Amino acid sequence: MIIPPPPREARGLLGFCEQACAVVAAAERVLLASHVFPEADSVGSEAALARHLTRLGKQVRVRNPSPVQEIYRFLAELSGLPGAAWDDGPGELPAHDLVIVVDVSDWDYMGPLGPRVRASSAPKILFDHHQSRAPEGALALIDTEASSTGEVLYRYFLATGAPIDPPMAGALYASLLFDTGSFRLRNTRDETLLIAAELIRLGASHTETVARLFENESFSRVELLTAALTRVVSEVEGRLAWTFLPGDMFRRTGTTAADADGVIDHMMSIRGVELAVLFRELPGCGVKVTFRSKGGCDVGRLARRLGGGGRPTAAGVTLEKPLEASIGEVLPHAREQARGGAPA
Ligand SMILES: [Mn+2]
Repeated sequence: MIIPPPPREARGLLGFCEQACAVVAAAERVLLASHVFPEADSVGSEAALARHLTRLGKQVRVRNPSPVQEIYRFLAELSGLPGAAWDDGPGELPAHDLVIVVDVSDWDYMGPLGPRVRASSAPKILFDHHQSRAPEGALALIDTEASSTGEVLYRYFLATGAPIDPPMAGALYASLLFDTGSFRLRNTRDETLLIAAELIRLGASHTETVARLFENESFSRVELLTAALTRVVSEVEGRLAWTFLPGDMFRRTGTTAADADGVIDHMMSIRGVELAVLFRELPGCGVKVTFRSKGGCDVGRLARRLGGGGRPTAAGVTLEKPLEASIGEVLPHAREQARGGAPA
């Protein structure tokens, strides 16, 4: 079974593929990068791309602004790259003649790595599904209707005739499964499920991916989750739920901000909640604010108003302010959105 790329974007897709293939063909050393706190979509996309590029004879390196968490390391392994090729951190970029950035369409979402990527004279390619403007000078394939960057990449591989082997299928499947919240979120479309089915046919294991991503919590992550959930505040007649995690909570439980990724899903699981907000105090670099909506409120717009970005149902911003000041700045906007997002 072959799923053709959808006609609504076929022309844009084919034009992009033609240009991207030419740029890739001309490069020898390819650098892959993504956003701060890379998760299953970004690491899965990097792994699938790394495998694809290695097969094309390229030398591939991966550099994310922050390390790949333990729970996503199985995805990095699917890339087939030696561990040394994944040298995360904000430092100097390794030598390269092409940069491919995934799950990011604004250099600002790459933290301290952003200015280095921006300053690189090498050609740049972006694959993404977030709503924002592609930076000048980059060749971009951005489909805001796609569930995940993994889905965008699947279409790219299909359109360019690149074979998808079982590890690539596994990595892309993890991208889809994670970014759709196990096919629960509203970005789950008919095409998402068709592509997921095709990835299983190509060798992805649903059972194994679920076990790795969702049945693999450490005790300290559960402690962190408990701390976050005991603080949940319900406002606007239950339509808004928010909570926060101060920096010392991460120190006490031996976790990092990224370990709190699941907290927002629990707030969204509360009946009547339309909008959820999670504040995470980062060590020495402000507060990461994450927004989620069930569709009634546009949190992408909310995040952009605060200087961040994202999709209507999932968005975020990092504020260079203390925790209390960040909460004070964001909550009035969130309340307003939660009120406006009330069903008629
Ligand atoms: Mn994503």
